Amino acid sequence: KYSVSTSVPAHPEKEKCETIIQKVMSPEAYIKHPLQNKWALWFFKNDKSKTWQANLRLISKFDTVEDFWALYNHIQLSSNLMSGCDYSLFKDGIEPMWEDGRNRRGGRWLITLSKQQRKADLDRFWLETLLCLVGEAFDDHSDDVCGAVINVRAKGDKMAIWTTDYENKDAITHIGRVYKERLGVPPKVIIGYQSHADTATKSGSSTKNKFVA
Ligand code: MGP
Repeated sequence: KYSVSTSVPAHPEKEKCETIIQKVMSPEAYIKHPLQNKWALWFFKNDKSKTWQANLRLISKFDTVEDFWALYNHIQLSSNLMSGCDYSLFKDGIEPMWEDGRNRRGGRWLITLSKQQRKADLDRFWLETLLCLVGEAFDDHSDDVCGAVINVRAKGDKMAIWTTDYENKDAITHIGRVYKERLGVPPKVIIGYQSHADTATKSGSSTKNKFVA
């Protein structure tokens, strides 16, 4: 005859075990940190045998802090890309082109970099730009943001934040002020905002500024 004991003797470290179980089972342990928006990262590679739009490719989408970093850590730094390449990070549903309905009446805050700045500033400026976007850094005016683009170019790299309406003066001036501050651009350096309509139809090498910061 066997007797079955129904009371399990207390594990000497029962309380410690319970605390650990509670921690690993709590939502904080397994739920990723959601972002306000879902974002899509695009890549452009200059192949002159194709149209501009055909050279644009979606890399992937994310909507959590963890997935943002996983993607960022997986891809090449901008400074390692070949000249002629772009990255674009746009809100899900907005294509990174002038033609999209959310960009058609929009424009961009443009940061032009000198050749020397590729080594010193390019990668950290772009990361800061990405963090401004995913972190919704522009307060009440973050809704006006469509995305951001980095152009790696032999003649000098560029990056920009695109907004949805070049007539939204309050949003544009606020975004420009915050962006310049976040990048640590010195006050004496002036950055310009240009409409895509002007950029797309420009004849010379420069587009007129609608706003400056
Ligand atoms: P670019 O890649 O923005 O700048 O535009 P880049 O290479 O420095 O050239 P620059 O003209 O500013 O000195 C290069 C070209 O790509 C444009 O002249 C367009 O022909 C094309 N292009 C760029 N964008 C952003 C668009 C777009 O949104 N839509 C279309 N259809 N073509 C575009």
